[in-house]
Amino acid sequence: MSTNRKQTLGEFIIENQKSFQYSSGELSKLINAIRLAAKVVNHEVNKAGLVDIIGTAGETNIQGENQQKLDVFANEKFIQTLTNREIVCGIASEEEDSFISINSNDENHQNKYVVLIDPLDGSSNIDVNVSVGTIFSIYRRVTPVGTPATLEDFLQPGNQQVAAGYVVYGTSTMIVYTTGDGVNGFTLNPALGTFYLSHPNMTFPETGKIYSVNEGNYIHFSKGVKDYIKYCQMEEGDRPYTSRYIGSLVSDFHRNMIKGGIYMYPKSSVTGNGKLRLLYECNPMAFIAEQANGIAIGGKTRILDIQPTELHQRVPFFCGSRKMVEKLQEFLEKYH
Ligand code: AHM
Ligand code: MG
Repeated sequence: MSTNRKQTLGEFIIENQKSFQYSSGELSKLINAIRLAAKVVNHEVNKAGLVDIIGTAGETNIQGENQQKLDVFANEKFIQTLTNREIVCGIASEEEDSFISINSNDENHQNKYVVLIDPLDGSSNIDVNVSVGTIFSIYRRVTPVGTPATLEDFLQPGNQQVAAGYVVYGTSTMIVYTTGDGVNGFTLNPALGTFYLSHPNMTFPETGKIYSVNEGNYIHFSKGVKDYIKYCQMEEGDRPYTSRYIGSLVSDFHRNMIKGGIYMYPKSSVTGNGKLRLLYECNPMAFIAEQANGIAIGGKTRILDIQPTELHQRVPFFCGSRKMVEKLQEFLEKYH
């Protein structure tokens, strides 16, 4: 037998279960459920290019099946998988106006975790065959087990997360996640339907040469952000940096974590607090970033220290290689 056989995600979950401080197997089951739903969504995402052949949303395809929009499909799959396995007491999703309480009338249910999810992030990229992702965030509930989950269970600051991760449906499909003990990435072998540990202990390089921002919004940014962008473009030292913006947070983040870079979705005079949602976009990515030696801020504050007030709250988001985010911070502080 080959000695360099890669560990599978299933094996990794079991092996690391013991080192998790609240080890009861529940979190492992939860991550397993996400792995399963990710495979199903991956299968569907890969067929997206066939939509013209087999029918579009609202139509019936040649097998007589109803076609669904992929973001709706992904939302249903994740919710179904987590609900059927009875492993969480509540789910909040970008696709749902309010949170879902599970088993709320059964006082015997002992589920301790809530999940917040963006089932298909970057969904405007689906039609053009560009990478999209799923983002998830997991907390222990703060209200007593056996009672219905409440909004309080979801409105916890990101520093209380017990696990967070993303799936990137790219040239290959990967799950990247943390339980607070570093970040590991697993690549799907589509022939076998198995995720293998391909990127152990992922970390952001200290610095990098990539900045990622929607520069179409430039004139609406604050002076600090504008000046930082100019700084990135200036010919000096290791600059100019390269601009790379996919428009899928997961993919932009993933590339920057591997190559070194900074991602920015600032507030602007048009979008107010930016576009990204604190609870199921910024917090999980910030947890991963910090676990990978990076930084994530919402301006002056650390993303993970923001006390949420609403389920779908938006915040400005700056995240990436330590030295790059620190430099940006200098610019932001100059004008406040
Ligand atoms: P979505 O959840 O509706 O897909 O929006 C989030 C996405 C991020 O993945 C991406 O970074 C950002 O929106 C792009 O926004 P914009 O087109 O304004 O640059
Ligand atoms: Mg999103």
